[in-house]
Amino acid sequence: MSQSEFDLARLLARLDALGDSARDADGVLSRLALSEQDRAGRDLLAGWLRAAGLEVAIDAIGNIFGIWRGEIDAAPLMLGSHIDSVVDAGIYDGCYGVLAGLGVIEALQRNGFEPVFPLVVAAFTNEEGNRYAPDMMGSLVHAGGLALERALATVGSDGTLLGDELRRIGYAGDLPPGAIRPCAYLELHIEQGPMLEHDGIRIGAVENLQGISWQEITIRGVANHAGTTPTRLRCDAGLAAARVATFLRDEIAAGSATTVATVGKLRLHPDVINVIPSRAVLTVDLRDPDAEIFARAEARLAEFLEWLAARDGVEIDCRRLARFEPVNFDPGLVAAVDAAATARGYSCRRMTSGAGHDAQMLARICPAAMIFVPSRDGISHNPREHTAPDDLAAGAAVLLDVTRKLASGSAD
Ligand code: HGY
Ligand code: MN
Ligand code: MN
Repeated sequence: MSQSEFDLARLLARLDALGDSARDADGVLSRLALSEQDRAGRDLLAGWLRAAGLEVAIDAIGNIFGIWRGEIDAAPLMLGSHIDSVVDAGIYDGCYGVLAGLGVIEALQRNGFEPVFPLVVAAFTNEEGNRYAPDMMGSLVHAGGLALERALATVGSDGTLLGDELRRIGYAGDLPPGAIRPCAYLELHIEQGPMLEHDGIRIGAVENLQGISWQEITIRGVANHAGTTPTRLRCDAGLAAARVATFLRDEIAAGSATTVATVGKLRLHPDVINVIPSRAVLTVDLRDPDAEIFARAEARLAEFLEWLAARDGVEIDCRRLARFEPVNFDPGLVAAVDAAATARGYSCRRMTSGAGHDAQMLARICPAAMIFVPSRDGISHNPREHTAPDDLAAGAAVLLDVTRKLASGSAD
């Protein structure tokens, strides 16, 4: 089957249209979960799903499902990802997997394919966790890992209540979360890292995904005059925060080939030039694919914070925002991805996902796997995010082949 069965031009047009629907007057793309931009993107997607003749179902956490009924009413094969984005994002993260999933269903329909059991394309709520933590929230609720009431009661970084915002944008659906329990889940996604491009490989068959730990750390010191306070008498929350960042880089990450650590948010108070900061609020994102190394890194950070509080005379409190253990994907599905890529003559390698994805939550309730395509310069979570159209088409072709095989119920 030629790659051309998949309508690449329509995918590219939809990626641009979805991206543009979330741009501000300066062209900056941000589609934070449950924002006005998210409502616009959801409306656009729901329209495309309906135009493809799919039944659109929305669940109580706002997950969107496009359903193509099969001959028998059995557990569906689910394709999906997310359309919410980080701040100042690119157009591919998440959106590529949702729109390619829709494109696969449209290609199968065009070719007169009759699915034995239903096919579903999903867009999960709040995968990025930028406004409401944790990330992968919609798929976590879907998989039963977070109670709906707890999710709806989440207070955002902007002080809003998740449930209120979900209702306000009109996506508080009736479907109970988890009502659509897939027989398998496939997620096509950009790699968001440098490996495939560096190795000149077209397709990544993702075997596992690393552990993710998110914490918000509040450090309390004493505000004082920047000019009159001798160094030895300072109780400097800003300095302590800086020591956390350098400890993570110079001790934790430097001492491991696989652990990565990021201070992504840092706010000082009162945040003026001539006052020693009395408070620092920072976030720590810590990750490793190995469960033991992951846990040890977290423990070392906790020890360091205790030592730092005593050394600098500051108070330190930690708030857990998210913690997900490393996940292994279904070996049979991963092999199917590998075989489909190879059958098309695409180079393919097994790999670990550095990023979190909805697939890691679906893996709790059904066999799940991911297909990666290269990211130019390994860039993502950045407006420069880009994947060559040929690579987008190759990923979609592999998704189409694996979907057709699984949906026709053929075992081999
Ligand atoms: O943080 C992540 O890895 C994902 O983009 N939510
Ligand atoms: Mn993503
Ligand atoms: Mn992302």
